[in-house]
Amino acid sequence: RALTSCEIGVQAPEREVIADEGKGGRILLVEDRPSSYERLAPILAEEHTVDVEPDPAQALFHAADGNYDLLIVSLNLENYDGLRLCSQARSLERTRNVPLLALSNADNNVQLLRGLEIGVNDYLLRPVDKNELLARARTQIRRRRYTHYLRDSVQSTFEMAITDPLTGLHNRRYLEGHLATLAEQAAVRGKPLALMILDIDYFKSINDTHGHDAGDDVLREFASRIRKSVRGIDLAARYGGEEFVIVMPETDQHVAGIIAERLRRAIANEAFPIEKGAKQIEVTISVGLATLETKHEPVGDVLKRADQALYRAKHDGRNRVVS
Ligand code: GH3
Ligand code: MG
Ligand code: MG
Ligand code: MG
Repeated sequence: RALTSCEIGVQAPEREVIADEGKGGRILLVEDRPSSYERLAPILAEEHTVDVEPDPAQALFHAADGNYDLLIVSLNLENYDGLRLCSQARSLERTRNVPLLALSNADNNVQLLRGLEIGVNDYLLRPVDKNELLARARTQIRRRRYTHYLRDSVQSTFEMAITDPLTGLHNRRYLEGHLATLAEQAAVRGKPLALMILDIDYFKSINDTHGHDAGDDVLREFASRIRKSVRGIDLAARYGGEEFVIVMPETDQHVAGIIAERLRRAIANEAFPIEKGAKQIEVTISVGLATLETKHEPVGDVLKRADQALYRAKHDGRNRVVS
């Protein structure tokens, strides 16, 4: 079944994005003929902020650095090949996606076609008409803003979909999506892979005694201690209510056991603040640990063995690591 746009969290664009007129942009005008920029810059300045740069090397430097919404480049610079400048702007990471508007002489079709091939977004023929200049600039700026808006909203929708809102750790969906990949990488590289399930002991009674908000505080604090004790390549996720999973690439049973034990102690030895620090409570965890045994073992089996180990840790009295 296909998900509806509501379910994946894609929303209609904000009103102001649709209504954006494309004014108030930052424009860099690259032109070295005073007669040209002395006329064009004031026109653009009626609606935008404009910088003029006659030196092409400086222009690239500013463009890469300046957060411009639009580059307007003369293809008929006195001292440089404007086409070359456009092509350089297109190949630089920082300027690749900045809209590019070319100014071209009416009699130079070849140059114009080359410009479009290089990736110029639009062009104006000289003598430049005032209203056309403003209209084309606005169109490019509007398009850029809309692209940014889409990029940001896709990004945040994606992040929301893989993040647990309470703790900021990855959620179960992300873990399940990535576990197989991590296991495959381990198998291909011939490296070990360790996985632990961590479960807060008697968490229900923390809720019952101190309230659900205090329970949430404990979960957040626990997540923060987990974050401090894992490496960048480890994957930490909230697996369920008060259950967390840490997947550790390139880590064998022995080392994983040491890490798990250190984490268990970091929980048990330092009380958790609740009620905005007004109170502190003792918290312990139980940990079940397992490692990928053979290249071909399904990663679900590792998860199952870690869960069985966790069950034994609970059964044997809690506040312990079992592998
Ligand atoms: P055990 O030592 O055997 O793990 O006992 P337990 O009480 O920790 O385990 P149990 O599975 O019985 O209870 C887990 C509790 O976690 C029950 C549920 O209400 C609570 N819980 C689940 N999600 C959340 C949450 O997001 N916030 C809070 N405050 N509590 C939650
Ligand atoms: Mg339980
Ligand atoms: Mg528990
Ligand atoms: Mg549990």
